[in-house]
Amino acid sequence: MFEHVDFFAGDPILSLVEVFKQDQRSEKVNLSIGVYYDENGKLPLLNSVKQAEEHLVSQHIPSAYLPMEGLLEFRKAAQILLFGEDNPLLKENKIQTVQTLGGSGALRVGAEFLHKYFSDSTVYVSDPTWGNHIAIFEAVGFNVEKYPYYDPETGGIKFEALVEFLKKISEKSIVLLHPCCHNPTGVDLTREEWDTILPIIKERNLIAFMDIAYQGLGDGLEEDAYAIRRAAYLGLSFFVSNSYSKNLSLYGERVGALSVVANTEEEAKLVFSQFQFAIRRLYSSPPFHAGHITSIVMNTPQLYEEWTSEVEGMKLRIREMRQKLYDTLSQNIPNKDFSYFTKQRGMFSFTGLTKEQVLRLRDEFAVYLVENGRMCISALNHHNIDYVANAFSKVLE
Ligand code: KET
Repeated sequence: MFEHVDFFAGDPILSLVEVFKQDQRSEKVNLSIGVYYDENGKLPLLNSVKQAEEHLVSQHIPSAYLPMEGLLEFRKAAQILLFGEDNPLLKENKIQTVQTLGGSGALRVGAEFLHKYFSDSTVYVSDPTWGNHIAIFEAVGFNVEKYPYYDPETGGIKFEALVEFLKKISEKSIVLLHPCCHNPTGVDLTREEWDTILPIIKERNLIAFMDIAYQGLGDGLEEDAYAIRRAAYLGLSFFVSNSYSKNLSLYGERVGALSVVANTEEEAKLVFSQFQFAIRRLYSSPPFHAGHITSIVMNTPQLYEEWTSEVEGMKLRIREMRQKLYDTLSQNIPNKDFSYFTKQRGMFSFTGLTKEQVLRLRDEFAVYLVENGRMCISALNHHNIDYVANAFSKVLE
């Protein structure tokens, strides 16, 4: 019956986690998956989340089905986090949001909607991007291509090429953007650069799809939302997928949201109804527990305040690790410029290590990076950073 079934060889990021678990070497360090680990190399349980969970459990509420679109208080809080409390578009009901199964679920629901109404459009993703962006949009039937982004020569962005590219692609093309903490490079557009490309996207009638999975871990919760708020201010019709996996450290609960910003309240309602349509057919409704925990953190002033300072702590620890890595590598190899480590933002760094060097790190030093040379900075800590920096120096020699 199943002889003809193709074998799925696994995902390049998720498979590495499994290989890492099997590795018996005690010095091993996992810098592959985008997960925030604390100073002791442990997945943190945030205090704000712990309190919300305790509160929820103490109420002994049975787990009812949520509506297709999720919990109302959750959805409102997501809008405030992304668009800002006083955003006039919220009062005008031009933004609609649904609770989703993580950022991945938001992308998939958005992709389903877009393919239903814009099936002839091409989806453009940054070169490079998170591999699953391509997979998710291809899975619903889109043709996915790349727009110029990272420049390996300079470690910056091919900005002029990007601008020219946006000026020439067809109307209603879908452009997937990373508002902050670009995955995998860590290289973000500046505010001035956003201010240049967003009006082009609007004038050219392109459809922006902003995927924000690391809000708060770049420059801060408010700062990282700049591109989203600017696009809303400029009157673009666009989509935002956001994930709470990283900034709430709630990976396994699958918490995220998908928002649409439309020109009118009526249009926003139409798109929202199609989100419901897609959700009903994909998984019917999102998780109750995850929705409530997140909503309690976001809507209880004391917990919200605690959460923002916990996110701030994660951001600062990542920065400290960037600096320490820069210092040690610069000391070990003085003739090489490692300043990209401190210029990049968020969880990831594109190290520029070749596939061969990445494999050497894994085989000889039990240091795991993704094959494209991406490393997760937040897996570094004071206990392992010297070991990692020295291993890097050895393969770079
Ligand atoms: N968008 C981006 C840009 C992203 O990096 C991830 C996860 C997601 C969405 C998915 O978020 P979630 O809420 O977990 O569905 N990225 C890390 C984990 C993974 O590959 O699944 C990573 O790049 O390592």
